[in-house]
Amino acid sequence: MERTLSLIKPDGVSRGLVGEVIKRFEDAGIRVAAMKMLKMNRQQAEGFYAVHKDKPFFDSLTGFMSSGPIVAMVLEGEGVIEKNRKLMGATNYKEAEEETIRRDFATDIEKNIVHGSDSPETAEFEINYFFNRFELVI
Ligand code: IDP
Ligand code: MG
Repeated sequence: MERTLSLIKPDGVSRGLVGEVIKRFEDAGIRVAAMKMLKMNRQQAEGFYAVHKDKPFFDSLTGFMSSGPIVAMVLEGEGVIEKNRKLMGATNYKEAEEETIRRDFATDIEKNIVHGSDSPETAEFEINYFFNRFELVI
């Protein structure tokens, strides 16, 4: 069964959208296989977003992602990587389709409520970044 990493970013947690986001996953038939709330420090956020280290928004993004608690989840289901990306909507909420999480709640290209892995390779790296094998409910 395919797995992906979902994060509810600091803006989603502080705005009280944790339940709303999880409901959308559950309504779509996606299973939450593991979940925790945590706060990353700057270095941890930089490691998570290392692929973006040369982007102009890297400093701002890693500052934002380490600014408050996040909720990390492993989602499981058939085609869940793509399914989750569809539920999230485009990176820029202004370009996101209607009824997506980002279209409905994001306020900014950076503060866009959720993160989701974009391929099987990134899903594996990102799941292992937050969860060990004992934390994954089988
Ligand atoms: P994704 O989250 O849809 O996969 P990425 O391109 O991987 O988008 O970018 C990671 C995160 O970096 C985005 O979710 C957003 O928070 C932030 N970001 C992306 N592009 C920009 C930008 O042009 N300005 C500011 N922040 C950005
Ligand atoms: Mg990405």
